[in-house]
Amino acid sequence: MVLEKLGSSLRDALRKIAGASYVDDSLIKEIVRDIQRALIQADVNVQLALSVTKELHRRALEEKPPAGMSPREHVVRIIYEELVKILGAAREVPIQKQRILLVGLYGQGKTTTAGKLGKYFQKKGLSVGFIAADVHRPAAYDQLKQLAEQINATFHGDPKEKDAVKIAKAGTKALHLADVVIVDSSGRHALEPDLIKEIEAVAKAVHADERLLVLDATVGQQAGPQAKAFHDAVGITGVIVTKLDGTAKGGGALSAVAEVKAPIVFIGVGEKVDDLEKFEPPRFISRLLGMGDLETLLEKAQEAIDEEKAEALTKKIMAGKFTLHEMYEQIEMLTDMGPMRKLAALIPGVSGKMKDADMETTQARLRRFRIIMDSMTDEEMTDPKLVKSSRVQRLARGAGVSPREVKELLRNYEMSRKAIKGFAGNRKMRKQLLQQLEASGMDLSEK
Ligand SMILES: Nc1nc2c(ncn2[C@@H]2O[C@H](COP(=O)(O)OP(=O)(O)OP(=O)(O)O)[C@@H](O)[C@H]2O)c(=O)[nH]1
Ligand SMILES: [Mg+2]
Repeated sequence: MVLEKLGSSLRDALRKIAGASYVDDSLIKEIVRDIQRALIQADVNVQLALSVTKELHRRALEEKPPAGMSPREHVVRIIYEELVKILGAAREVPIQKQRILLVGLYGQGKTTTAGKLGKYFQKKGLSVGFIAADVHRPAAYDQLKQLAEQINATFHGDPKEKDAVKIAKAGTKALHLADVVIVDSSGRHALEPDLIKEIEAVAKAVHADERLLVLDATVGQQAGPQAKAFHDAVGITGVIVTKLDGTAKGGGALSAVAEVKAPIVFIGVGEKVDDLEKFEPPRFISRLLGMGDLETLLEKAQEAIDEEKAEALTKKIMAGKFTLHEMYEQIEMLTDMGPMRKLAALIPGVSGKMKDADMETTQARLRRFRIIMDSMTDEEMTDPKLVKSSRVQRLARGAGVSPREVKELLRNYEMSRKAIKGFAGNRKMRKQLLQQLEASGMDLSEK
């Protein structure tokens, strides 16, 4: 699976956020530490891991969640954004006439990727030609020639020629009719100065528009220095990470990308010519974090909390306790929506099936009620009868509403209280209501 290990460690860290009842300093510290460890274990360069997590920590502490976003969602969002930043802005290799040079160390997947790229451009309606400029490995010529035949592309090579530059020059002439010319180059065991010189000369000879670094996902900590050496030589325009279908950790690739500031443009996910995917950073990180799962997870956690609150509140109300405190809680749930439409039946004037437009008016009214109650003292909330005319004036001023609205709130409360008292006192009605609520999925059994 793609970066399986890194993904699962990151998901574990995020799960902690989803499971926490609130986001505080110590939770953020813990999450930041977890993510740091996950990145380093995945072979992301230590320096890079540290700087990313430092920024993450700073933002999580300093930035306020935007309206409508909970602190939890906000932190998850920041983690996501910082990880996307490592990968840099998305870049697409244009679909046009061009020359592409593939570079990279031995066995990283250059030749295979040449075939895949050829197929990719053919599918976009462009003709493709290959140049076999790997003069060091005897089998390289045959390997590329076979790929060219497999996808019906033109091909230039000369197994007897030992000068890569000569082949490259001859190739560009021979393949001048091809829209996209893809040049395969030699790999080596390590970064030797003569390989670097050769690659520089080949890049110049073919005037390569794209110089793509092919990087095996298993490379690890060596990826950064490797990428840098190639970048200094030819100026890397993009990175292709191969073998992401395997068990590779892949973090090295992230470090390489950060090192050369060239984005990943494709990923290889298998040995066949069709196993190439265009790389999209947000999608990649989302997949890594299991963002789809994560959103559901966050939603579920919230729903569970809402359900619990609703059940506790309903029990209290059924036991006959109904002050403005309870009404406030009720309204809070209703205005937060979620699964709490069920409780609407308990508030006169909100009951029954409502159209969305009505719901909105009601929501606005309930929000005003909430603001009024926010201006009340604890005493007034517990014993609303205390709120007489002079207090009505004070509350209206404090909440920025008219006295009429304060009175409306009190009237509503009184109606609710009477209705609830009726339920609670009338065993038959009470039983009916309980059955109704239970049928709607609420667990009201005493624990
Ligand atoms: N599973 C998997 N295997 C791949 C992928 N890309 C390449 N390979 C395999 O990796 C091996 C090396 O691939 P090559 O394309 O020959 O690598 P190279 O960089 O051209 O190697 P040299 O020319 O020897 O430097 C081959 O067995 C490929 O089938 C990939 O995305 N997934
Ligand atoms: Mg090769």
